[in-house]
Parts: sequence; C-alpha cells; structure tokens
Amino acid sequence: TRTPVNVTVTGAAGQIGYALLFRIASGHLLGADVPVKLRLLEIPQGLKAAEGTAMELDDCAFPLLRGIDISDDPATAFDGTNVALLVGARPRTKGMERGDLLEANGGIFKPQGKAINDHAADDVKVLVVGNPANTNALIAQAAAPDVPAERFTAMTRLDHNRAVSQLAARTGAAVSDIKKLTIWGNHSATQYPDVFHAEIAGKNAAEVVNDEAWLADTFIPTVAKRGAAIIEARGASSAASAANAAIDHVHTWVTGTAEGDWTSMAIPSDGSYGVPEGLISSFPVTCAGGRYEIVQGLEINEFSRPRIDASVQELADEREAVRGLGLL
Ligand code: NAX
Repeated sequence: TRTPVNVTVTGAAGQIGYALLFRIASGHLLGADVPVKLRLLEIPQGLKAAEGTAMELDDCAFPLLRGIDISDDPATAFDGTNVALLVGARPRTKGMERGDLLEANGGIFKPQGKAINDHAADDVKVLVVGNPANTNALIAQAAAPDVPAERFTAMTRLDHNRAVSQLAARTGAAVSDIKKLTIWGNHSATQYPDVFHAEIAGKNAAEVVNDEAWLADTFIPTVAKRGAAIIEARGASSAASAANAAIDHVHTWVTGTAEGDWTSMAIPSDGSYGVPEGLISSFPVTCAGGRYEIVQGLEINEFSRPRIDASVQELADEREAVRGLGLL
C-alpha cells in the first residue's frame, strides 16, 4: 500500500476550506488510490471550528483519509507536507489601502513560506488561493530559498473554468468540447481570458464567436468580475467553485493535462511572452510527470497584447510595493 501524501490546508475553518477538505479526503485531489493525511492550519480563533470540520471528516469514514492534525503553528502544519494549499488570507476590509492589504498578507505568507522552506517534504508543491494570490505566492516563495521556485503557484483555474463555462453558454458547445483557453496575468479584475488560441470542437473559438465586441464588452468583464457577481447574488464570496478549482489545479499539476489541451496556472515567469522574469503570472501550461511547462510559440495578436501587458504591469507594481515593504 502507498504511503499517505501529506496535504496542508491553511484557513481550514473558512468557507473554501469547508468545501475543499471533503473532496481532498475523498480522493479528488490526488486520485482514488492515494491515501492522504490532512494538516489543517488555522489562527487560534479558527481552531475550534477546524476541530468541528475534522469531526465531520471523521464521520464520513473516508477510506483514503489516514489522519487529521490541526495546528495554529506553521512549523507543525507544514512538517513533511507534500501539497500545501494556502487558502487563509487577510481579506480587504473597508478603508484598507492596497499597501495595508499587501503588508497584512506579508505577515501571513512570509512566515508560511519560511515554514515550508524549513519543514516541508522535498517534493512539496504549493498552491496559493488566498488573495492577492499571485503576490502572496511571490512573498512565500521569496521566504523559501531552498525550495525550487517553480513549486510556488497561484490559482487562476477558477477564472479559467469560468471562462470555459461562459464560452460554452455563448456558443451552445459542451464544456468538454472547449480546449486551450488561457487566462493571462493576475488573478484580479485585470486578468485576460484569451480565446484566440482556444478551440471549440476542434474549430478556432474566436472564429466561432466571430464577435470582438462581445469578447471586449461582455465575455472579458463577465469572467473578470464574476467574483463580485457571486458575492452580489449569494451574499458570500465564491467557495465551492473556488475549492473545485483548487482541486483541478493540483490534480492537473500532479496527473497531467490531456493530449491536445492545456490549462492556466499562475507560475513564476521565465520571461516568456514578455512577462518579466520572476513575476507569478498566469500562463497557458501543459503538465506531465508532476511538472508544468509554459506553452511556447503562440502568436499574440493586437487584441491580446495590451490586455496581457496591463495585467502583467499590475503584477509588476504589486512586486514593487511588496519590495518596498521589505517582503521580498
Ligand atoms: P474565509 O474568511 O471564509 O476563511 C479564511 C480562513 O482563513 C478563516 O478561517 C481564517 O481564520 C483563516 N486564516 C486567516 N489567517 C490565517 C493564517 N495566518 N493562517 C491560517 N489560517 C488563517 O475566506 P474564504 O472564503 O475561505 O476565502 C479564502 C481566500 O481565498 C480569500 O483570500 C479569498 O479572497 C480567496 N479567494 C481566491 C480565489 C482565487 O481564485 N484565487 C477565489 C475565491 C476566493 O475569493
């Protein structure tokens, strides 16, 4: 039998945590034959609720779940971890400036990066979900110099899935017929969902849509502002869909992309497509053997170029801001 994989979830008592943990424990993260041990990290105020969730996890009697540890100490929670899902973050509250937000999150992601550096397993893979996700990932990565930089990723898979769904609704295609969609840049309102290389049942998606005004004025803003629309409708931010995307992100990273398709992940740039090296920016990637690679050689047209550049510029500005705060 296989040794269990250690999966750490931070912010475990939050609403994404609640939607995420049961799917990890039931085998959707790593596969139906991979036993898991859960490590839940919370702040002291969150420990009791995390214990409640752990009781419910026990009550599911998941055959793959080999244990649950709960801690408010990052060194404990990341000890021997193979997969780290960094969900807990400091949300923006009323009157908070962007600099305050980055600083507050630096106070979370810097020590967590350090704990991953010092305690995680050699093969650790990190996904940052907590916002501002790309820059939080950069802060954690900078605090973990002994971990290969490419193991730090941030989540744009929810944006990717939202874009696939919107495109399917517009064209009447099945979601499963849509391939090679790309989210570029930051997980923020500046993100750019790109359909110019996407395919719908083998045909070029931009040609099938054949309506640049719809792309510019409806599709892109609908995808980019979907989080706000969910809050407006549900009275709470995306939780199950965000958890689902986190599952998809890691599952694809570990098990690979399908032949003839790719996915979107925010990863440290190697300079591809004019994205400054080191920024954690979303790219089209293929995955195989537990590694990802940026899809190369795509032609970036005049519609896409300024949109990618604007989102990347925002990431560069965030990097400058956290540098200024001494977080890098
Ligand atoms: P909740 O407020 O429900 O839960 C957050 C949890 O994190 C709380 O239980 C809190 O006690 C805990 N926490 C705070 N600081 C911590 C620390 N230092 N260590 C461990 N735990 C800590 O938020 P939820 O709705 O679950 O969202 C979590 C994060 O995901 C937010 O930052 C949110 O903005 C972000 N999102 C990111 C998305 C993405 O696509 N990348 C989409 C969904 C979501 O908005």
